[in-house]
Amino acid sequence: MKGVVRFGVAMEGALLDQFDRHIHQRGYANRSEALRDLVRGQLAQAAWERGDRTVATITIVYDHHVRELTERLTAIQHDYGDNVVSSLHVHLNHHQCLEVIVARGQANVLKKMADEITRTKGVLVGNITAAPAGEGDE
Ligand code: NI
Repeated sequence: MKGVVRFGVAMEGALLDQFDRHIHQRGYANRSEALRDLVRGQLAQAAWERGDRTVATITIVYDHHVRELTERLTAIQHDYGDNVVSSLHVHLNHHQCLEVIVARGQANVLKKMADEITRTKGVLVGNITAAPAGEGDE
């Protein structure tokens, strides 16, 4: 790997044992790979908390029989038209729809949109997940 820097890490033996068991269960080939993912995850989480520009998915399940719900959800997504990249709709069963919305922009704006969508009457489940798309990632 290009530009890789090696460094030593001191850790209690018991903690390292736990870490090794954990990364073995997760299927990591080695500690370095696991540590890199942990660091990326932490940096992405910190960027998300600072409100940096990011990419996120908003996943909702809703009852499409609730009056005007589909129109309301569409109107919110149009309000955030600059942020919404794409959305995927799945007809789960006779009543329920699943929708995944991919959005990019300032984290606080994406959170606000997710809140508006999730609190809409008829939306049964809603969550937002930040994608670890930090700058400088290959
Ligand atoms: Ni549907």
